[in-house]
Amino acid sequence: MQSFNRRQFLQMAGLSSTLLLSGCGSDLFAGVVGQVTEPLNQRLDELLLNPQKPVPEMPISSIEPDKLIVNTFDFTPVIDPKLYRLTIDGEVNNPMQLGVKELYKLPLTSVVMRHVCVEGWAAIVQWGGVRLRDLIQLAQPKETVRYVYFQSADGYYESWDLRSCLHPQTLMAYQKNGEPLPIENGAPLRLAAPIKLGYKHSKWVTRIMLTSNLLPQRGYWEDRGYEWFAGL
Ligand SMILES: Nc1nc2c(c(=O)[nH]1)N[C@H]1C(S)=C(S)[C@@H](COP(=O)(O)O)O[C@H]1N2
Ligand SMILES: [Mo]
Repeated sequence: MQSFNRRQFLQMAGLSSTLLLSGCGSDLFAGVVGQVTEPLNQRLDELLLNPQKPVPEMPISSIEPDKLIVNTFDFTPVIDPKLYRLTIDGEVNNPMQLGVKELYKLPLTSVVMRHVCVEGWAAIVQWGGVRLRDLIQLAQPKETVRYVYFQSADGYYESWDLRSCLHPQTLMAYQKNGEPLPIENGAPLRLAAPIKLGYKHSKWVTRIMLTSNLLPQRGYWEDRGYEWFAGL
């Protein structure tokens, strides 16, 4: 019987030994590989009980207030915060409508993260708001839920995998760099997460719908050819 050394074995398996030896030690590499290989239908209760590892945070001194470019495909909707309601519905036991006062009462989380737009710019921003996982838990999702849809007041729409929504740093933000969120950046409420490209971060979110299946309309830019998962 032929025997192989480690390098030959890895070559047969189609893997490069340098990749394994140099890459596997780093958390960053593990995070990226985890994102692309993990099944999207991981069980809801498992995801709720075992939150994903947070992405390393950047110091507050690294924020770049002038670098965040307003990027809106059409128009900036005018929303009266007193009349605003966020609807959370779909396959949930406890559908809800929340006003800004109720949202502000939920635990506030701030995360300094890099916003990356596929159009070729990036900016380090501190977003503050409610963890999306807290909102999803309040709505009591059914075991069938695998995807989450976001509707926006300007007609923008997005869909995300449940796992990314339950990430501990995925926020429904109402603050930018420690100040109330400006209207052009999505007030009263926008998505922000260090694990997805900028076009996944819906601004002016009015409805969060939990479902078991992806709809044919997957996202404003996705339906025009952009990649759906859009992980960072
Ligand atoms: N509702 C809505 N959300 C949106 C967009 C949009 O046009 N409408 N543009 C997306 C894109 S491409 C990017 S890069 C970010 C930009 O966020 P900002 O305008 O706060 O910088 O918002 C995303 N969310
Ligand atoms: Mo973007």
